[in-house]
Amino acid sequence: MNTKKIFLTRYLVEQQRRDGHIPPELRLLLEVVARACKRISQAVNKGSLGEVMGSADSENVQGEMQKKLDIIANEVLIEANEWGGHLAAMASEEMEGIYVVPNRYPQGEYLLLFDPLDGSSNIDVNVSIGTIFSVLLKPEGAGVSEQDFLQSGCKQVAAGYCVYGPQTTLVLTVGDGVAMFTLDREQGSFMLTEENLRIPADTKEFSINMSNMRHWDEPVKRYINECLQGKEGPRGKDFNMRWVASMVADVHRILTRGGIFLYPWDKRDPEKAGKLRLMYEANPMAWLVEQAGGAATNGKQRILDIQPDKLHQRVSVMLGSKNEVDRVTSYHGTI
Ligand code: P6P
Repeated sequence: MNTKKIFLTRYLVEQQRRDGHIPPELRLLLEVVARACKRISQAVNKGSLGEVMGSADSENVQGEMQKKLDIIANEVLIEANEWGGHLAAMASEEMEGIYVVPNRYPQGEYLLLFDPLDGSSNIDVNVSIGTIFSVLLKPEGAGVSEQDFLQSGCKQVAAGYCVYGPQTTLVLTVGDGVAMFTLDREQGSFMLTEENLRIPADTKEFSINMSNMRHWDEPVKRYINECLQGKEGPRGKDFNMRWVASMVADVHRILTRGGIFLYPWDKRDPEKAGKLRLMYEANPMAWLVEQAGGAATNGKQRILDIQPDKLHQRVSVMLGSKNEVDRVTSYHGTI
């Protein structure tokens, strides 16, 4: 397929026509989310010129200081998606409870979850950030509740992210491989630039916040120490390290050239399973990585098999090149 001339709508229509992977309502949902990401990209690109930088002087449900752009991105996604009739409700990192589509609009069969602006600590220093989203089907039955969202990641019907970096790039899956679209600002369209992304099973690049090393569990310390020993060590090869501190940017690099990303549980706050959130960060990224031939576990089990019991629950994350994820998972005594 000559990917240069295919824009998002045509891609989705052809997918829908080809194998019914994308029912019309889901296609509409994905197009609306993509349009919202375009608007977020415009706000992000304004930077200091747009009065959107800095803190909003408020905290989110995670107890983290919100940036103005966190709130703007959240509002853009809510406003873009609430009227279309494809959604029953939404859930966001920036909102404690679910957002039920108001009665003045028709309710649909999908649930949309998102981290509206992941990596916001990077906003003020002009480093790539992004929006992560996950789509579930609302269980049968009248009404919608938070319980309806508590489905394991293998129940997702669509997942993706938009990274606001040197390019604005949308990456998504509906369970038939991973496609990448780059925003053509002149046309205002996301153009298909890569189809069927594949992650190499092996890598020489790991991604972890090394400053937390003393807090990690032993299996993660062992895995990283072996990488650090390079050619002379048990791995017999030298490794490189990258850490952007925006999950979207780190995962995008892994989808583009391979690697392993780890944000493991650590003993700073033993009660917390990890830093990253299961429902709208780990699950969508885990599905994308698996659809590209990679693997994603929490050190003990496949992330997509985890049965959530809280909307904002956190999880330990190891994802990327399959042979590396399998190795570090095996060090935890399970595979
Ligand atoms: P640290 C961003 O705040 C985020 O949730 C992820 O995008 C990123 O991978 C991680 O936290 C960075 O955490 O502790 O290195 O700042």
